[in-house]
Order: sequence, then structure tokens, then C-alpha cells
Amino acid sequence: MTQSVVVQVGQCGNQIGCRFWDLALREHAAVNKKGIYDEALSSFFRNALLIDMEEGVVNEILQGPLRDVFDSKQLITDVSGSGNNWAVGHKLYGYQYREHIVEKLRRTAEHCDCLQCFFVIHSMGGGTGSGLGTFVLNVLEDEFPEVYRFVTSVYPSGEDDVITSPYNSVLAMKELNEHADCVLPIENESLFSIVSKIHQMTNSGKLGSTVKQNSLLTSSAGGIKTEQEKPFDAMNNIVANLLLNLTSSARFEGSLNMDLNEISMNLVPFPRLHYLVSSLTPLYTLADVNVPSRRLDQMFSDAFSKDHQLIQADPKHSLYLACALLVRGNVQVSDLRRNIERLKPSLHFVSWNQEGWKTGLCSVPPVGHSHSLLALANNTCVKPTFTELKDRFMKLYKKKAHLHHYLHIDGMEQSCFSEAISSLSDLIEEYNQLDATKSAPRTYPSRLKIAM
Ligand SMILES: Nc1nc2c(ncn2[C@@H]2O[C@H](COP(=O)(O)OP(=O)(O)OP(=O)(O)O)[C@@H](O)[C@H]2O)c(=O)[nH]1
Ligand SMILES: [Mg+2]
Repeated sequence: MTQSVVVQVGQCGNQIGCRFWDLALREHAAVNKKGIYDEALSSFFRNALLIDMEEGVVNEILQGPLRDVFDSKQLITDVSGSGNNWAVGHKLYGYQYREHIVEKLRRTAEHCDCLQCFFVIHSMGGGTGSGLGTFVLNVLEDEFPEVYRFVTSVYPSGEDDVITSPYNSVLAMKELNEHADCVLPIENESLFSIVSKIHQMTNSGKLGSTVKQNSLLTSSAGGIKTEQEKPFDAMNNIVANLLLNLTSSARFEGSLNMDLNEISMNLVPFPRLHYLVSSLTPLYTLADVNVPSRRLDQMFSDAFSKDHQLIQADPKHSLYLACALLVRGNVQVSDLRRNIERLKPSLHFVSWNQEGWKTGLCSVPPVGHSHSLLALANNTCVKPTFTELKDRFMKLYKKKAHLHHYLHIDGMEQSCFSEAISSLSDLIEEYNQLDATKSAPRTYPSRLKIAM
């Protein structure tokens, strides 16, 4: 079996990482009745690195129920944080901790017989995750050029409380453009609206009582976490489920499993266009089901709907370069084919890749479900997220607001800002060019009009 290493950086990265480990334990406990640490998982667990430039979140992890999972050799912390400043994370702490990071990464990699992928988890809005997280990405490329780099990046919402988040995000995006193999962008706004929707459904009288609690995409039920739910937990559980699905083929045996390298190979036709829009379905499962095949088809339909996407995007009305469907549980290849054929007419694929589908099947479903689906779309619908980010950046940058906080850090120059925004603009332009090739909406011959 191949192994992956999870590198969780900053507050958001570590909080999501912990939800992932907790739910992964729950999942393996459900499958392996003998104990929660089966072989696949314990090799995964030796393979994490927790980095934060303040101690709070990581210390809490060490004192919480996951304390037996990680040991101090897997941690890198400092005390003061990066103060929501990309330059502090990337330039200051990056150079200060480089050797330390390399040493811990090498040690972690030594535990793997076949290291296939690094999963970096971070947010784009703060200083540590965006700055040091993308510094780690550079280090990974230098030290382990042959190992894939998948990045889960949480993008700030327009109402984010970090005022400098557009700077941090744009500076980080240049690094993602250049050094990641695949990026899974997630927007907090979307996570929030999925949480609200699930909350509404489960609290709506009749339906609420029949929902399996441990099947909610937002739920920690059955995990080892015992303390009170924290503000981001429900949102982070959604991202944890995404990572569970993505890594399921590395954690469970199966003949139709999709390898991570196949995702990058098949879904990324051009090096910089490696942003994959993800959606997860179902959001929950009902306890009594009489029409399973209808439910199954609904799961596929939902994966393409706007309100299941983990960013604010509408893939159906944009252009696909490729699409992967990663299914778990009791689903047949024929179900997959049937649903692809059913959905195809409503989707636009680039002319040179009309059959750009990649499918994977892992027979072990997530806890509480009989089946689940993760759709990964390389689709131009990711563009509005980037143009909005660019607009927010330009609003501050035109006034040179807050720049002095960045420019006094060694190695940080104004050119870093201009290069970062032009990297983002170039990326947007690449998506524009693709969109321009999208054929006009299909027109059907108008009906004959009856002459009066
Ligand atoms: N989804 C989610 N978003 C989070 C979480 N924690 C923080 N954020 C978001 O992440 C951004 C702030 O980044 P943090 O991860 O807190 O910052 P950091 O990487 O620790 O960097 P510094 O604190 O500046 O050193 C904001 O957009 C927050 O809304 C979390 O647990 N889950
Ligand atoms: Mg922090």
C-alpha cells in the first residue's frame, strides 16, 4: 500500500487536520472490529506533521483525546504566531525553521515504504497557514520532487475578520500556482451554508427524527472527541469527510480504487490549472430507505448542483476540463456509467476532452452511509472565487494600505505583491481563454409557427 503524509499548518490547518484524524479513527473502528488502529491507519498516523507558530491549538490537541496519536517529534510550534501576515510566516519563520521542517519531513518519510503524496492543509487568510504553509510546499518540492503535493486551501469569505486576508491569499496563491500538483479550494461561506442547510433539514419536524445522526456530513458522533463542540467543528467535519474520501483508496484495499497519482494525471491537463472544485454527497442518510436506486441517482445529481459545492460555484454553467467521481460503498460500475450518461447532456466539457471522466470505487462506505460520492471538477467555475479575491486585493493595494507591515520583513519587497497579483491575473486569463471556447448554448430548432 502507498502512504501519504499530512502536513497541517496554522490554526485552520490543525483544526481541520484533527477532525480528519478523529473521523478516520471512527471509520477504521467501524470496519476493524478488533481495534481502532488497524495497519492501514497506523501507518497513516505515523505520517503527520503539525506546524503552528502559536502553541494554543497544537497544545490543545496534545491534551485532548488525540494525544496518543501524535508525539512531540511530529510538532513544530513557536509562541507568537504570524499575526495574520504572510511575510512573517513565509519569509521570517520559513527561513528560521527550514532545517527543522526538512528534518521532521525526512524522518516522517523514512517510515513510508512507498510515499506517494503530501497533503498540506491550511487557510489562505491568516499568516502561518498561508505563509509558512506555502513555504513548506516549496520545501517539499525541493526535497521530495517525485512525491505529489495535494493542498487543501480554505479561502476567506468577504466578511472575514482578517482585514489583510486578500494580501495573504494572493501572495499564497502565487506559491500554489507554482508548487502544488492539485489544490482543493474550499470557501468558508460554502461550508457555512451547507452546515445551515443540514441544520435546517434535521430540525424540520418529521425528517429530523429519521436522519441517522452519525451520517451527517457535519457530525462528530461516534468519534473519540469528547469535549464540547467548537465553532468551526461542523464546518471542518465537512472538509474532513472530503479528505476521508480522497484517501480511502490508500487506506482500504480494493480493485477499483483510484490512486492519487491518477487524479493529478487525469484531471490536470495544464500545469497551472490544477484547482479542483469539490462536492460531497449525500449530506446525510435517512434511517429507513425504500427506494435505494432513486437515492443513488439523486446522489449523483446533487454532486453537480450549485449548493453542494465546497466553493461558491456553479459547475453546470461553466466549462469542464475533466471530472473525477470517487464513489464509496455499495455502488456498481454500471451505476456509475448509467449516471454519467444521464448527466452528460447537461454538462459542458471542452471540445477536446468530451469523455473526460475518471472514476474510482472504494467498497468501504463512510460511517452511517451505504454509499457516498466525492466529485472533483476541473472546471472554469472556480474563476469567480479568484476574480473576487483579486478585486479585494486591489482595493487595499491601490491605497498601499497595510503594506508597511509586510515590507519591513527581511526579504519582502513590493515586487512580491506585483508578481503575486500578476500570477493571479494570468491564471484568471487562462480560465477566460478556456471559457471563450465554450460553445454557445445548444439551440434547438424552433417549432414551426403556424401562419395566421
Ligand atoms: N474552516 C475553517 N476556517 C478557519 C478555522 N480557523 C480559522 N479559519 C479561517 O482561517 C483564516 C485565518 O487563518 P488561521 O488559520 O486562523 O491563521 P493561522 O494560519 O494560524 O495564521 P496566524 O494566526 O496569522 O499566525 C480566517 O479566514 C478564518 O476564518 C477553522 O478551524 N476552520
Ligand atoms: Mg494562528
